Amino acid sequence: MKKTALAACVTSLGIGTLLSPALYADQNWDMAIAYPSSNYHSEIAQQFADQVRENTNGDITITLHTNGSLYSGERIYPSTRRGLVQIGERLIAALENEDPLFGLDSLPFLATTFEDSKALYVASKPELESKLESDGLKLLYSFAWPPQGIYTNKQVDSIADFRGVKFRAYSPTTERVAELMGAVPTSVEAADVPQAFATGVAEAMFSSGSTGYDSRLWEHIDYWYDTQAWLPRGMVFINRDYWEELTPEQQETIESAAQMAEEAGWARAEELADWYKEQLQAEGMEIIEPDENLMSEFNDLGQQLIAEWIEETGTVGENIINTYRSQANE
Ligand code: PCA
Repeated sequence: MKKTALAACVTSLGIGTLLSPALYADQNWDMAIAYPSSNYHSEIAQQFADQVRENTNGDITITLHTNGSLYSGERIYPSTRRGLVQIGERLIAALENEDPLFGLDSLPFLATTFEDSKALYVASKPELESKLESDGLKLLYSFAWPPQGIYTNKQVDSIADFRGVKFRAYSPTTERVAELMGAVPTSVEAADVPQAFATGVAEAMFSSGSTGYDSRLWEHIDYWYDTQAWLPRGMVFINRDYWEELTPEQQETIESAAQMAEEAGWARAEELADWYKEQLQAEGMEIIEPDENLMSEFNDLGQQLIAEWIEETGTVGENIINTYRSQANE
């Protein structure tokens, strides 16, 4: 039973005085994460949880469930909305079917550096927060994955070389990218990537050095093209029913822990971007700088997707992109 329902029930029984603040104070929460414990997203989430526990003197404890062990990636958002789990982390772009606005940070060649990716976040944050609010959630923090490149087993000169290749996708836009490349998209959660490449369900994908490293992709893949095509972000959110039960002091404590997690997450992603590439290389993969021809083909594809996205999201999307562009050019 939810605490508010419990409170109402106890009050209606006339034993409201039994409800000491201590009963409200003890919150044992769960947090659902789609990535392994060793990934920096999970490490930052653990630091966030530790800080909340320490700064609430143990009144709020958050237990992490990584690698999709409590809910698989695609179930984290709906399960947190329904209050089955209090806190969740989800890749924003993977939620694009809920709302096209969620697809913004996976548009190829819109924001390709950490700095631009942050500017895109700032430009879209009010819309993101209000969308979450209307879904009964509150945004806690958000930071990026390193730039996306292409894992592939054959050297490529042109997009046409991907024709017919089984291309793993993690969001509607990555599916669309694969389709436009003439590849065959196949949707696979990060936790299932090692299996998908081991069995040949997937032969190539866009992702960061981070997920290739977590998945030991060098066991199946020879090349990573460093296209720096976009930096998708994860976001961490809490179910509002649980949030609203907290005292203002507890809310403040969580907000400041979230703020620190966000800053630490951005810094860590940037620090690790080159480190991941070095690890892939050390394990035998070749990191390739794509040539101008390939980049200009991808750039055209990106412009097409940006135009499609603006058409789909209308003035809301257009305003976000205009705000972003005016900030990024300052
Ligand atoms: N890794 C995650 C999302 C983006 C990334 O770099 C994945 O491949 O699912």
